[in-house]
Amino acid sequence: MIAQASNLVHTVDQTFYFIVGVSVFFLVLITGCMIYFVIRYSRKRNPKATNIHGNIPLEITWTVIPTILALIMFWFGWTDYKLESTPPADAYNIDVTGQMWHWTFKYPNGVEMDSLFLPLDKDIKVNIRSKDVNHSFFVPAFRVKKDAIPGRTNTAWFRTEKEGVYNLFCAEYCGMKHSYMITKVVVIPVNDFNALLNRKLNEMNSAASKDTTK
Ligand SMILES: [Cu+2]
Repeated sequence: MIAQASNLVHTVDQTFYFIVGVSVFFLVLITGCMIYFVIRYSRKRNPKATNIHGNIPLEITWTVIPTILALIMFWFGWTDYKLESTPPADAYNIDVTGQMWHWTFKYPNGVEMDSLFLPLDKDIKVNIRSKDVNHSFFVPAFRVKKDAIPGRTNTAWFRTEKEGVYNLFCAEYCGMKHSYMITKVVVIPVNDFNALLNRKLNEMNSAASKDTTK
């Protein structure tokens, strides 16, 4: 079972299991019918074939039911899409940059890190860019996946709901060391998160002042 760590988990999983459920049901039904007919109407049991010219009620049934099922799938997909593509106005912004072969996460105070640290119970909006080729920002535990395309900014958002360490992958083959683009998402309480950002900011500033005194 994949970790469930964001507000998107429920709707995405619901859509996924509905589609898988419908698919498995029809796989079993159709395969079962096929096997039954092959045996029941084999030449041995049914030496003289019948020519059937159609059956209106049956045809209506097998058109209407799949249409309704497909529309339900569309509805699930559409509501998920709407939720995922409308980040709350006050979401916390992080700039995500993919490049061969690592990720960089830049925070509003200017700090950059190569793991994605996040505050717990916050709406997070990621602005995803690429410096070179196509990459894809993928965090299974959040049910978030969005391509990083050179020359444009793609956004995604989610609410962190569970403390923990999760995998972050590049999900778009981007060259030899594509698999090296695995890194960690670390969700920590807000206080710890703020302390971490301040510490990183101080480190960055002291490194910069050392540079200028040289
Ligand atoms: Cu990549």
